[in-house]
Amino acid sequence: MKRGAPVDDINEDDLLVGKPKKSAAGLKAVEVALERGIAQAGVTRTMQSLLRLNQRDGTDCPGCAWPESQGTRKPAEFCENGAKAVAEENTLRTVTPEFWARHSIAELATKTEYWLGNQGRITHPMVIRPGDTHYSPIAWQEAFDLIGEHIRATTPERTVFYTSGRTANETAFMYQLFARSIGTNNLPDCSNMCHESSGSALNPTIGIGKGTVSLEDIHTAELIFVVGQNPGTNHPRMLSALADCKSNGGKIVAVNPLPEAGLFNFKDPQSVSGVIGNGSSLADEFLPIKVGGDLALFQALGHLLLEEEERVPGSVVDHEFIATNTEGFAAYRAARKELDWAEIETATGLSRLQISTVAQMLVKSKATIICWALGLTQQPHSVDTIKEIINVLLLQGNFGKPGAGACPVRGHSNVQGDRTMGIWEKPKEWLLAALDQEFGIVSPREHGLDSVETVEAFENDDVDVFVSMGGNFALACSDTEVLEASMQRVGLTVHISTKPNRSNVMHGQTSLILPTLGRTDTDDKHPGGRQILSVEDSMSCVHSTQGRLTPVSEHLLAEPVIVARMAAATLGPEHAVDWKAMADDYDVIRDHISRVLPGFEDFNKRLRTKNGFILPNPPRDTRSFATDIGQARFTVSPLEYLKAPEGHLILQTVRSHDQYNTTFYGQDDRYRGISNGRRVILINQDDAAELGFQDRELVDVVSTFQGQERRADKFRLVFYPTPRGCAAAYFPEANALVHRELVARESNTPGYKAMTVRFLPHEEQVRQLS
Ligand SMILES: Nc1nc2c(c(=O)[nH]1)N[C@H]1C(S)=C(S)[C@@H](COP(=O)(O)OP(=O)(O)OC[C@H]3O[C@@H](n4cnc5c(=O)[nH]c(N)nc54)[C@H](O)[C@@H]3O)O[C@H]1N2
Ligand SMILES: Nc1nc2c(c(=O)[nH]1)N[C@H]1C(S)=C(S)[C@@H](COP(=O)(O)OP(=O)(O)OC[C@H]3O[C@@H](n4cnc5c(=O)[nH]c(N)nc54)[C@H](O)[C@@H]3O)O[C@H]1N2
Ligand code: SF4
Ligand SMILES: [Mo]
Repeated sequence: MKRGAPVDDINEDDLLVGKPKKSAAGLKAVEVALERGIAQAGVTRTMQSLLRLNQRDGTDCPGCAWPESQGTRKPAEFCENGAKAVAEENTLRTVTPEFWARHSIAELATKTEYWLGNQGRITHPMVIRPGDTHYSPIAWQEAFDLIGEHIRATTPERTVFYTSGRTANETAFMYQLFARSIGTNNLPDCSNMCHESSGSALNPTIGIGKGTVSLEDIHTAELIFVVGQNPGTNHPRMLSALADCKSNGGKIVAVNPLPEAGLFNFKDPQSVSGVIGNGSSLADEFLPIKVGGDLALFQALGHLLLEEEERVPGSVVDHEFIATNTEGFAAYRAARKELDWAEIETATGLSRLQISTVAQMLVKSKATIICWALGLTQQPHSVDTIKEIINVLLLQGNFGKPGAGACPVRGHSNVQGDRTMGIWEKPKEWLLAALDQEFGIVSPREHGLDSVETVEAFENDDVDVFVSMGGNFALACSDTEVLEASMQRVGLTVHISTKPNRSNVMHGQTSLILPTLGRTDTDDKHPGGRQILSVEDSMSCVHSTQGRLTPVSEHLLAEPVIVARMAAATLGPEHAVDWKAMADDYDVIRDHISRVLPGFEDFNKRLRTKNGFILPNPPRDTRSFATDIGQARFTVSPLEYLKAPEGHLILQTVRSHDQYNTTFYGQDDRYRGISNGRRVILINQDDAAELGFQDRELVDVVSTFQGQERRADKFRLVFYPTPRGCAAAYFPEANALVHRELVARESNTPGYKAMTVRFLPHEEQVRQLS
């Protein structure tokens, strides 16, 4: 057996349930990090990669988009989950042509992502053609020619180019240029499923689709809200930034239906108190909100702030800021004047006292930051919720001053950069014009398909070629069964990836797997020698990243090289763009970027400075707001929240502590006390009793959406402290329950945290069938 690749898959009957933890990180995190690294890659390779992680001239952690310090860096600049992300990539386990010969697609279709991903790194380009039962090896050039033939045989609007957010800036820039050179804006990305709602709310209100704070602001804020976010697992080093804020006298409010460990206590393994003491306590107030109740909460907070201002004029509202920089205040004030407290309490599950306590904290704070993540972005009214957050921030002038601002905490390590590079199905005219001018191409103007529209296009047989730059679209997007069935009808699917996953198995009629270098791998097969790449973190800092480990296979190609060769094979030698020059020397790509994208002037030089550079951010830098009206905008949204009919609950989905989206590192959701199983539903004990279910009972789950049902069988109920009426399951197991049309308005992000479900006893089903 190769270096411990698992033979056995997850066995749901082995599920263990312990007590949820109250504290995150600590020495246990270090122990797990090292243990996982060594199991995958051995001691030397693990240490080599970890000591370079997040260091200047080192490798940007592929774990998440949380930024690095602009100041001094410690020798260990990573967290447990960063170390796991690296171990996952730098593993010495390999998936060779023999692996694919040994396992048929039919067999691989029975495996979970835990088994598939843990087999190791893909070593050779592989192909499967109509009628084949197994993937077999293919030469690189033959693979590129096949792609070219398929793309040329169809029309541009029937080709789709998906991007996952690990893709570096240079690759992303070339990839969107390739799609636009073919003639399509079909550039869906993982952002469509992630923070799209944030962009849809921020662009019209503050004129930029990104956050407006720096790490320094987090340290100096007087008050920070952490809303709809599980930082202990998904952005672990955010906890040290929050702890710094606390030690500077700041306060923290956490808003979450689940009492996530990282919200309460953080034991920094790099400090004495984190190792032998009690660590730092974090949230001063915890609001256990009902799923989907945040719009109501922020409307109530806005109401209370205005009420206080009326009581003591000048004490709360920043009138000067509002008069100079905003529009729509009078309408907002009028809309927030009346409040139906009974309805607010129903919507949020919180008491008036709880909300008023937090409003008082806002009143006292002169510098407030509101952070949020997916707990707010994946519901029908997500865009309105985030706009309501902006209203509350605008009221007190919390933009363009130290320690204040909006902080959507992004997921994938370069998801923000990919969008900056033009990965967007709805590009702005200025971008297309700049590309046309720089390259002498004619970019298409018609907007393309986003992720959910791609699923619909699959269903309608409107796609002939689907190319995926990383990611695992089959499992990440909604309506798994519908998606998988229709994806298999696509003429050609191409997956540029590092590890096997479900999308390789639910492939199109012809399918290619193109194995690529990861972040930690040395990229030096170029005429000019070793290349560096760049990424943009959640706080708009662009910096370099380079790998230094010997790749596990000599057959891997770097992502920019793959894009260049796909493009050359498709567009032919006469095409206006010199693809090869870019693949040979990434400085050439960056020179193009510097002429196309504002903020990237002198890109090559500035990338090689100590910390990289921060992109311009008008609200933060100059308190200016580049909206269509040139000012920040207050908005008025009607009250909306999720209501489940009798006998139903609202189901949200979360990540476990041992997974990276659809990649399962292991089977231990340590902080929630759940291990060795993933098909669970976290449910409030009183809801279970009312519905007539026991702890650990097996159920089948039925979701309903506009009269249509989706079903996923055999989940185990686990009693858990979540508000009445709300339940939680893991992503991606529950994605089969997300109807494709259940989306956030405006952003079209799937309603992964807004399903209406009911449960059927699984045993009963078994009895009925027998
Ligand atoms: N280790 C690890 N790190 C990751 C990832 C990973 O999978 N593993 N994924 C990366 C990616 S791509 C992303 S986008 C981020 C995701 O980071 P998070 O947004 O933290 O991810 P989720 O696990 O979806 O957690 C959502 C949180 O919102 C809460 N929540 C759900 N519904 C509501 C609601 O209606 N209101 C409020 N207030 N809270 C709610 C949930 O209880 C949960 O705590 O993490 C990134 N980092
Ligand atoms: N129910 C539910 N569904 C969700 C979510 C949710 O909260 N709930 N969250 C959504 C969110 S926020 C996101 S971001 C999406 C994630 O959607 P994706 O980004 O599509 O999925 P990942 O699981 O991150 O992709 C993992 C795969 O990427 C490949 N990979 C890893 N590293 C590299 C690399 O360096 N290069 C290349 N080319 N490939 C690589 C590996 O083959 C691996 O299998 O899922 C969404 N789906
Ligand atoms: S916080 Fe995110 S980027 Fe930083 S080390 Fe941890 S996983 Fe990596
Ligand atoms: Mo994400």
